[in-house]
Amino acid sequence: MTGGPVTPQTERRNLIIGTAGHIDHGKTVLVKALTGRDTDRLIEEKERGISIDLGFAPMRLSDGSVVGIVDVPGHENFIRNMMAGATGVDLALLVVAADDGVMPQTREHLAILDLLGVQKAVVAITKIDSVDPDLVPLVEDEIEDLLKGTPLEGSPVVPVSAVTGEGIEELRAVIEREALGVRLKDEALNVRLPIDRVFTLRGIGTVATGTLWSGRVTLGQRLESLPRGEEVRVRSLQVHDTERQEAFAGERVAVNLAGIAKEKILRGDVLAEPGCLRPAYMVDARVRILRDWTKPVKRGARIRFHHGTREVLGRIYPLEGQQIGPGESVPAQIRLEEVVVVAPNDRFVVRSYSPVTTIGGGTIVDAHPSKHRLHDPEAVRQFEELESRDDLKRVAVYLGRAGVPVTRDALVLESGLPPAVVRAGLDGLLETGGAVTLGDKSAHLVMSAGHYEEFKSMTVAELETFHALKPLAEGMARETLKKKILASWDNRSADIFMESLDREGAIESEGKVVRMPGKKSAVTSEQEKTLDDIVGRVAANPVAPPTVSELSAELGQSRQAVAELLAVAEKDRRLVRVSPELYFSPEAISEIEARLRQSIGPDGISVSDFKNAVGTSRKFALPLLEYFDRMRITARVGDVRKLR
Ligand SMILES: Nc1nc2c(ncn2[C@@H]2O[C@H](COP(=O)(O)OP(=O)(O)OP(=O)(O)O)[C@@H](O)[C@H]2O)c(=O)[nH]1
Ligand SMILES: [Mg+2]
Repeated sequence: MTGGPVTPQTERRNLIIGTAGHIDHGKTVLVKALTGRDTDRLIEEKERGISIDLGFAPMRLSDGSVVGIVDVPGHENFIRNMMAGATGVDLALLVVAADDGVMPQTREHLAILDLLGVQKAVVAITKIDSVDPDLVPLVEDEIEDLLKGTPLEGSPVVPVSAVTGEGIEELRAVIEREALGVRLKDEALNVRLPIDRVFTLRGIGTVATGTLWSGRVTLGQRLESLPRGEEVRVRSLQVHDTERQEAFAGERVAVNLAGIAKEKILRGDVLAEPGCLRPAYMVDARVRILRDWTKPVKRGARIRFHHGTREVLGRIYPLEGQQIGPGESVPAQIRLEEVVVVAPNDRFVVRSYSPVTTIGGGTIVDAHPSKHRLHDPEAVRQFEELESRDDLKRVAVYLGRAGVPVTRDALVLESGLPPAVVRAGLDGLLETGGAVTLGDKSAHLVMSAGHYEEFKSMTVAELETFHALKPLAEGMARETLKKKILASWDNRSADIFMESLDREGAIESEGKVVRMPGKKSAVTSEQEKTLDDIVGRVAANPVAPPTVSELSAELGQSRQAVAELLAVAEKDRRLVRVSPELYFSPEAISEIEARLRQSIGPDGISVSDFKNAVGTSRKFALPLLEYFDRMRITARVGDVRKLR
């Protein structure tokens, strides 16, 4: 396929067949009969005559396509290995030995396949050469009972013997037929490759293998090794020992990785498309406890959480209630002792801590929840929205949780949802008014409409308060407003938000200030009259004008109102502010300055001489001199002022 055109997914059937069944029932021998490959590679496996770890073999179908078979161990001690193999299985090959019938791990493997969501199976009754033919229908009945009520009810059953070869060709045909009905993994989604094996090859380096859950892996591609987050590059790529340029969802993939040492990547890790997933210590999930588990699972029970090829210890906390009974399926939070890399809709299996038994499993609903207390109605509400599988509702939850403007990329990472789902959900929300775009499209910032309106009304309220307190001010400093209302926002988002409000006419921006629209010149004609009055009173007593308090008393207006008007007069250069309490007319200031210059000698001038020269009192002389100091006309030297 190197260099050639890529076959469309509709014409390719990339799928994984996984064996399942009790120890010694003939799984490995059957895989060899179907593929010619002995998957028991380990010396210990040979010596003990049992499978310990996963085995892999390609099976060629009659149309020339190749599917991957994962052979799992049946021994109860190796269930965790079995699960690492079962995680990507599309079609189960359930093996039951004719001479032994349904046994404990037949049931446990079946339960695990069910919990992992495997929808199709073919059952092989093996070793028929070793029993009386009359016995086979009895085993068939037993299997029928076993599958009753499960999604695998009615699966085809084929009696075979790997010794005589009887039934093998029929089994192959049935597998091919069933393979056509398998719902294939999606190669349009982001890359997820849970690692089930890592080894080094001399001269080649680190090789990791796994079943590609979703997406396409291409030569040279950069991937993220999670949970540690190292960036790696695909240096070479193989599917069933054949070099490839590209591998597809549903294929068994071996990648030679540049940029990472063997010790830094282990079974349980995930190779993922960068920026799509981040590890979590907590997940919310719908948890189902198996019907035949004997006792309720108590709130806080310690469990083993199996997801992908990873096993992590943790505890289960139902969102409501003190326990989960057998057969129940409830919303729960799972708090883990190590991180996992999960996404919504992923399946997982739960085993009891001790003794180790499969007790249930479930589906991830929220890959990044916060810690919930018991009976938290908001947690339950969000759980329901996220479980609805409605893209709009799901994205709305994460948008609402963010509270501040976010990018689409951030939403992908926060939710763990595929980028395409986030895009669809967000577009829907933007269309129906549940979300707003901030700034122009290039800013890539979105926000829930609810939060936008909330922050908008807070901003408007703040500005209105400001105008009420300072009716004649030009507006509020933008930075002050941002600090007050948008304290938790990053600066860029805050600026873009202010621009948005300006653009929609909710506020008005000018230079460094913002104000309510139309609040620019807020002096009423009434105030204008008072202003003239004030200016007149100040001018009438050029060297001893009334103070702010005196003006307030004389005019019967609040100090605040008078101060506001004085600020306007100062801005319009109708008055000069000498101190917070004193304003002079510009003409008076020029006159006083002229007298100062006339009276000042080479040794400077004292406060008392200045007072006499101007013809005022000390109450005015001191602030005036300080004003001239500030204006850099005079400088204070000891007890006197000198010209600068
Ligand atoms: N007579 C007979 N023996 C078989 C047949 N298939 C397997 N066996 C024997 O059963 C034993 C177990 O076979 P395996 O294929 O290793 O069993 P398994 O299910 O892979 O076992 P684990 O991987 O350890 O769970 C071996 O000794 C096989 O030779 C068969 O069709 N007929
Ligand atoms: Mg085996």
